[in-house]
Amino acid sequence: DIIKNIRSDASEYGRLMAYYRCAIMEVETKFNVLNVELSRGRESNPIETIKSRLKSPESIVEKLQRKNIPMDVASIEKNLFDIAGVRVICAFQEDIYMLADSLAKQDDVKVLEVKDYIKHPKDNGYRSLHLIVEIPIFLLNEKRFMKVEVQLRTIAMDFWASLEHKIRYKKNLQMYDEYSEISDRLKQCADQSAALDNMMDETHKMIIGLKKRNEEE
Ligand code: 0O2
Repeated sequence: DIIKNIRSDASEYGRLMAYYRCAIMEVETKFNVLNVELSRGRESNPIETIKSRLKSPESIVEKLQRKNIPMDVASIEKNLFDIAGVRVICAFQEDIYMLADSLAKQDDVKVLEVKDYIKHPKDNGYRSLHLIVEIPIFLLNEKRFMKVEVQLRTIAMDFWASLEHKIRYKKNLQMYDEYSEISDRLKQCADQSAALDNMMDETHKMIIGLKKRNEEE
């Protein structure tokens, strides 16, 4: 039934996905522009990399089922806000908040939701700043507002999340005796990555302080 519904809606589905691709390009451009602007006067760029993805049809179907949402294209657009995902990997934690603030201030960007898993990490140790934003895309004869999920992370947060995603996320491990040891180990890795981020931030601040002192002397 699911496949039948989506198939009968195939051209609508394809069109919606094309719009989300355009929205991803818009948001990526916004971050690339901010990266150029914020790099002036610094030795390094605040953004290390940007990784974007369109949610796969399998993942969309899984989420619709899990959340009891009807399987049609209109419901996908109305209820799922992470079809378009832009992940911004930053050098330092303070860059994350600076970039998020700059994006939020742009007058064509509407921030619909903020989840700060850095100030409030998930129980398993997951850290990242998530924003759901709505931005306009300009088509031939219309302007369309599209939602994009932006995830901002440091390299250390991305290292942990990428490996955890590979080895555990969404796998049903609860049934095994080793589950609690695996969770503890991953949580310890998350704590160590948070400690690394804090030490790097402090060291960065020390170096900036030294540079300032040098300029004043
Ligand atoms: P993928 O494969 O990255 O696309 P829900 O999506 O219903 O679970 P919600 O409220 O929409 O929940 O999402 P939330 O909490 O803002 O986070 C969703 C996304 O954040 C996930 O997308 C992951 O990318 C990332 N994420 C959240 N928690 C974890 C975690 O514990 N470990 C890792 N590695 N990533 C996490 P998807 O669509 O689930 O996955």
